[in-house]
Amino acid sequence: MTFRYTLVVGSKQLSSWSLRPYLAMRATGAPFQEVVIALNRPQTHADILRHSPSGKVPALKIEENGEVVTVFDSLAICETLAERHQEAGLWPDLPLVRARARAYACEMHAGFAALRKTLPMQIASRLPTPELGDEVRQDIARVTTAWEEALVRHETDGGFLFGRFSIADCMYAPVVSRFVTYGVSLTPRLTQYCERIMALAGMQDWTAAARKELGA
Ligand SMILES: N[C@@H](CCC(=O)N[C@@H](CS)C(=O)NCC(=O)O)C(=O)O
Repeated sequence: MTFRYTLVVGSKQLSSWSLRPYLAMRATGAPFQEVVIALNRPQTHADILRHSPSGKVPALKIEENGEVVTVFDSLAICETLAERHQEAGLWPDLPLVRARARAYACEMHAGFAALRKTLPMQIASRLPTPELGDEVRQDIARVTTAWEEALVRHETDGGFLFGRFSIADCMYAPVVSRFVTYGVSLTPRLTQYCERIMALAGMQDWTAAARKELGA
């Protein structure tokens, strides 16, 4: 099969939705080109629309057999990569573990609005913890409880939420980055999980690019 991938992402300092499929893409080992669109500029919307009909990033363009298909939406891209690169094992092998991992990924995709609003991703920055209202505290409590539950069961099989690195980890990686940026205090188990995520080659490369965007 010959194909060409172009992953269209937003500014690396800010674009949490883009980071998720970027990590999944890196985990496949497949070659891909990247287009980075600067967010929060007057021309951002027009720039995105040139690549993504939803007017949002990320988008994955797949060129194959003379056709170009654009997959917009972070989770749809992750799912597509998991299906096309089954050898990468982006979902857990066991059906019931896979079912739970999917629920984790979807819960992140659909929720945690207060956490996302109050602690926006600024991956290359270290900032004071802002005032956390009740809703943000509830989101943090739910995320950390979910991580603890998954890690207690699976951590020894590879160190990630469901053992081997999976799309569930991709979906939560920007939350890890937020906890690090804003100094949210965590249990030792979760601190170690965050360190593992931050140490991934894909996270390191993404963060280095974010630092460059800041001119640091
Ligand atoms: N549900 C979408 C959300 C994508 C999204 O909101 N992306 C933001 C950047 S992280 C965006 O494109 N914003 C448009 C803009 O800033 O003009 C997904 O999962 O991909």
